[in-house]
Amino acid sequence: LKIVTVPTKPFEGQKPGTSGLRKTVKEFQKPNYTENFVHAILAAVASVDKLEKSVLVVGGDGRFFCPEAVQIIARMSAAHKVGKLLIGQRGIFSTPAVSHLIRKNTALGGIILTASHNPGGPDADFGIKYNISNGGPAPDGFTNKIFELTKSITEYRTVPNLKIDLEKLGLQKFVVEGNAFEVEIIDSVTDYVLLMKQIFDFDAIKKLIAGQAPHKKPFNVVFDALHGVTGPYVKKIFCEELGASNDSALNATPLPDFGGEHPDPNLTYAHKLVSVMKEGKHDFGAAFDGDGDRNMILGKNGFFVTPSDSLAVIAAQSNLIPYFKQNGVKGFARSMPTAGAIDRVAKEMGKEFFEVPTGWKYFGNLMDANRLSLCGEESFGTGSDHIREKDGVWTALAWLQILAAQPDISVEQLVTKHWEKYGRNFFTRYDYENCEDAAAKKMMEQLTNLLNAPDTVGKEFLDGGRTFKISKADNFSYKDPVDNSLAENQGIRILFVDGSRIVFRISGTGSTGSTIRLYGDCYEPDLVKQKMDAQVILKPLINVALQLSKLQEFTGRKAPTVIT
Ligand code: VG1
Ligand code: CO
Repeated sequence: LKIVTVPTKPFEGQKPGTSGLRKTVKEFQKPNYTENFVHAILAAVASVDKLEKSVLVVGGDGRFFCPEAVQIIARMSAAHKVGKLLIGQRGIFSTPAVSHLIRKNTALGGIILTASHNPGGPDADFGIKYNISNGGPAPDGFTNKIFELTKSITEYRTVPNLKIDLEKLGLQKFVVEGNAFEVEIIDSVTDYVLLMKQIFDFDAIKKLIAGQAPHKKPFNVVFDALHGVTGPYVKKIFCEELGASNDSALNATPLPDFGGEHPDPNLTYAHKLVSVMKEGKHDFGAAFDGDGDRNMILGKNGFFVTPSDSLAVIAAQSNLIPYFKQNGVKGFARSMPTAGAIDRVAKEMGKEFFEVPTGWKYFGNLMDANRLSLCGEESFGTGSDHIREKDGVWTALAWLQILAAQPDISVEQLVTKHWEKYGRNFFTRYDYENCEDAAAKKMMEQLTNLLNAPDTVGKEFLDGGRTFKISKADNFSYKDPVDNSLAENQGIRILFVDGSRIVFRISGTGSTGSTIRLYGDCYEPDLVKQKMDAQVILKPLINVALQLSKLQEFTGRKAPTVIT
């Protein structure tokens, strides 16, 4: 097979965001668009590592355009003299599975094809992301390098006649201008299942589900894969291995367009699971996103566990999980906008704690330095140092393991007991999706001016009979304690004297327009108030946020598109 050099021109805007490059499928289908970006990835890798004869892992969430992208990556990897690609059958791997396979095979890195929770299909979104040898998303320094290369590209190399069979498991060998190039197609779930069996005590979870001693009755579980990549993982792990009935796996067939829906596990987009849970027949429900790194946990009658609470509960009960029992628990961490429930657990357990910017890439260094074991984000992401991505199925297993150790306890009881001990951190996020770029920019500029104004601290706002006095206002920046790299402008924070907080950020995962995220949280030690609805408790705080940001004036939006 022959290598061919193809002349090309740069495309604007190939800047990786919070989690890789995300654009519409139409954009990726433009001649050379995908090739340019893949070339930039490979060239960036080659500038810091030896790409020749290396091993890379490739797979995606099965969305529309995945198979085409896998073929492009294979042809270009061959042209860059990569030694071997490990590819999921049909090009399918969950994001956590890729992270694991990179680590297990000491691969140089991996290329993940996903736009995560964004809709899929010919008129929706696609995405490409590079993960480094620790299994985690490439850090900012590396993605900036990729972006720089996309701006100056003049040509790329490919092997146009190379075609791989994505169906057939096993090794496929090619010779490219005298060099060996191998592709191994592997089963998408096998290795991941083995890993989960090492981390958790499957027998104990099996007994919980079946209602065997020490449990008195069966514990009914239900999982919604939202037609994303986790379907086969859910069927294998929860149904086959753990004995859940086959009808407990909902939407478990991956579809290239996710059935036309948003594969995002929250109360809005996973509303079908919410209704199933509200029927009261199930004790536990979980939903996962398109690429399998996010999760939503629900208890009987649809009791909603916020991601911030989920993280804190798992942390507080981490001694019930065999993996943590064996390895010990180092530190805990959360992303900045995530509510501070975990902070209180870290303090009580005497563990190191970190607050990092939004995006999983900021946790990797801390884990590699053995300072972080468990972390999460408010955006329905939880995970541990078993891999370097957040992990949806792992989180559901962690919950079941904790429940299995305490006979006859419900999800709701577990969470309310946690609040009784630590207090409750109420949290909400308002998303204003696809706003005009200029309007969002102006609003953020106005907020930045507010940060710099001398009279901001001390200013008082009144709403719902409550007074909110600003105690601090800044734009979050983070210095990585391991490599001292600096991430600036990571979100505008306004803190109030009573401990409540609002945060404004522009999303880095959208494909069109600007999505404004407004986060609000407050702390409640009072047992009676803890039982109240988060939206009711946080309404005055959100009103203050709208007042001081002038969000409605700038964007013309009267209401958010999604509330979580
Ligand atoms: C969002 C979330 C962030 C998450 C990221 C990737 O980013 O807020 O917490 O890490 O998505 O998740 P942003 O920039 O849009 O706020 V996933 O499941 O897309 O890999
Ligand atoms: Co995801």
